[in-house]
Parts: sequence; structure tokens; C-alpha cells
Amino acid sequence: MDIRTMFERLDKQFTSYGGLKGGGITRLLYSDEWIEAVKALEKLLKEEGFEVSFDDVGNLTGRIEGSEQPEETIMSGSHIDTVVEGGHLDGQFGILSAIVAMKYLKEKYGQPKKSLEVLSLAEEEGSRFPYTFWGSKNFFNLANTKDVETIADAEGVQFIDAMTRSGFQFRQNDTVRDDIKAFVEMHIEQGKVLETEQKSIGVVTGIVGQKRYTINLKGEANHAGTTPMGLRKDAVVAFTEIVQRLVQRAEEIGDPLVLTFGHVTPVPNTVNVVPGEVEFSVDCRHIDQEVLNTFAKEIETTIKEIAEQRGMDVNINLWMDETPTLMDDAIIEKVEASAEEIVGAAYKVMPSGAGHDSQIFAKHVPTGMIFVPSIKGISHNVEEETLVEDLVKGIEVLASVLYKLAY
Ligand code: HGY
Ligand code: MN
Ligand code: MN
Repeated sequence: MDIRTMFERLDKQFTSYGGLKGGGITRLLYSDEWIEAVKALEKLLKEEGFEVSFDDVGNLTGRIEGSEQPEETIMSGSHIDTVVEGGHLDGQFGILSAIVAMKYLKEKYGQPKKSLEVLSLAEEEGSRFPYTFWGSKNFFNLANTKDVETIADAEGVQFIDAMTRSGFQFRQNDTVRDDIKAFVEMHIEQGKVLETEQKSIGVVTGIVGQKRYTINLKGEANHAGTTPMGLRKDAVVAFTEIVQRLVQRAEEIGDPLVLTFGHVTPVPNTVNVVPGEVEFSVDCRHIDQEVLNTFAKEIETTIKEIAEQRGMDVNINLWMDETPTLMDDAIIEKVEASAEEIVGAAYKVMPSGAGHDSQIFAKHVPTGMIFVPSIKGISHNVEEETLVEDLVKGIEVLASVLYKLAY
């Protein structure tokens, strides 16, 4: 079989589930597009000879039984959800490359000694509901009802209603699989380091720690014409002061610290009303836990200080707090060896600035990641793209690593 042909066929098919007219995908957890994609994946895996099963929340596995140690499983996959107006590779490429790599290996070398499994994780992004890694956290029984029973999406759809409407439910048992001996996630870099250094493969050593907040600032809505500047409690003005102060501090602290205010909703969001309220998000990341924790404290004190000075109420909700996570040394070694076999010196050993399901997996099973370059470092954007030659090299490296692990 030809890796490129099979991948391009599958990518075209799956990009259509939530596909946008100008390109790219919006495929949010438990949406109609998401349901269409997971059902199509179930059908495809069955047709390709995998043994298929859904878990309670919507994670999907496709299995090839091992011939000698079937009780040991080597797994590869990623998340099937996307951000709003995302690209066709973030998450999706990890699932499709696992399918193509395993099909290629089966055709070339027959049945593996250990079992091989493709994994499609229900959700990673936290783009529809304020909760991330719903798929991988459930995989290890780390999520529970109380985390999501009161959350809703921007349209007010309750998490639980969206889940049950899709035919899925909370995890019904506490058993966690102990047969998984390795997890390898293929992903786009989502940055421009590989492209800048003209490398085709990233051998990932670790994943940054990440904190995400939703902040609510409450001042006082008022008339835009009759309210003197000195008598206002303008939540947007307070928000901009917070952004200014914290971005300046983040720049002083320097790379690889990153700080993003990606979601901002003024209330009532009307041209001639002094905004009485602002809800905004904070996303802060660093590979060093100490630096991340110290700056997170500074974020919280700065927000409280400015709110106080401006006579505003403030609510700070930290809803994601993931530690930096290292990949498994033995797997890193295999990934590096396979990269060398396939692309010679055109690979780079590097950390990940993006969060991934591997950071959940790495705390439970030996885990590694393979990166392919993102053109102009663009991701979480319909322009997200990678040269097809690099996608194919990535799949070849993944196949080589899975061969080392399972054959
Ligand atoms: O936001 C991230 O880092 C990942 O793409 N979910
Ligand atoms: Mn991703
Ligand atoms: Mn993403």
C-alpha cells in the first residue's frame, strides 16, 4: 500500500466532518460533526480489519491482536475534536497516521507480536466546554461527574445534555487498562522551530505545564454620554490595564513563558454603554513548574489589585492546571533512532509548547511524541498546513517506532 495515497484519502474524508467552506474544520465535542466523524471512524476501522470499540464517553479504539504477547498493547492516536475554525491536522493527523502506519506494518510484516491499537480520544482542546482532556482523563478514570455537571457551552448547552444526546454517558466502571505498554502520539508541531531549522521531524522530550483561568470582572454599566470618565467603573478599561501589566511582565520574564487572553466578552457589548462586566480567559504556560507557579500567583495578585483599585468585584476560576510532563526515555530513544533512519540528521530533539493528550498518558504509561513541521508555525487556524512530504516522513517514522515496539 502507498502511505501517501491512503493518508490523503482518509484526510480528505475526515476533513469533511465539520469541514468549513474556506478549508479547515470546526468539530467540537459531542456536536453533530463530532458524532459524524466518530461514527465514520468506527466504520472505517471495521472495514480495515480492526477490532473496534467505544468506551462510555466516546473514546474509540481499533485493535490488531498480537500473535505472541497479545496481552501487551502498543497504542498510537490523538484527539478527534478541534478548536473553532481549526486546521485539518491538529489531532486528526495523529489518528489517521496511526491507522495508516499500522495498516502498512500489517501488510509488510504480517501480524505484530504485541497487540497494536489505534486510539481516537473524544476531546482534548477544551474548545466547547471549559474542561480539557475529557477523552484521555476518562481513559485513566481521572475525570468525574462533578467536574462537568454544571458546565455549559457558549450557547448554554449543558455538558451532560450534549453527551447524552450523542449517545454517550459517564464512565460506568473504575477499571483502568493495565495492558498498554507504550503510547506514541504523532502531532504537528504547531510552532515554527522545525521549519526555521529546516528539520522534518521533532523528537519530543517533554510538554509544557499549562494553567487556564476564566476571570469575571464586575464594574458598573452606565450611559456612555452622561457618565464622566472619573465616575466610571468600566470593566473593559480594567481588563486592558490587566493585559498591559501582565504582558509586559511576561515579556520581561522571557521565553518560553507564554500568556494569552484568547477569549474576551464585554457585557452588554453595546456601543453606547459603559461595559459593566467583562469575562475573559487566561492561558499561561511554561516548561518549568516553579516559574509557572510563581507567575500564576503574580497573575492572580495583579488582577485582584487592579480590580480593587477600580472598585470592581472579581471572580478568578482556575479550571485547568496541568504540570509539565516528560516523555519516556526509552521511547524518546526509539523515536530518535527511527527519525535518524528515515530523515538522517533532519530531526530535532525538542519540548512541546502545545498541550497534548500525551501529557496525561505519560503519567500512566511509557509515552513519546513525534512532531512534523507546521508551515509558518501556523495552527489553531484554517491555514494550518504541513508539506505532504513531511506528513509521509512522519508516518514512516511512526511505523518504524511501532515496528520496534510491537514486532
Ligand atoms: O492548546 C493547546 O496547547 C492544544 O492544542 N490543545
Ligand atoms: Mn492537538
Ligand atoms: Mn490544539
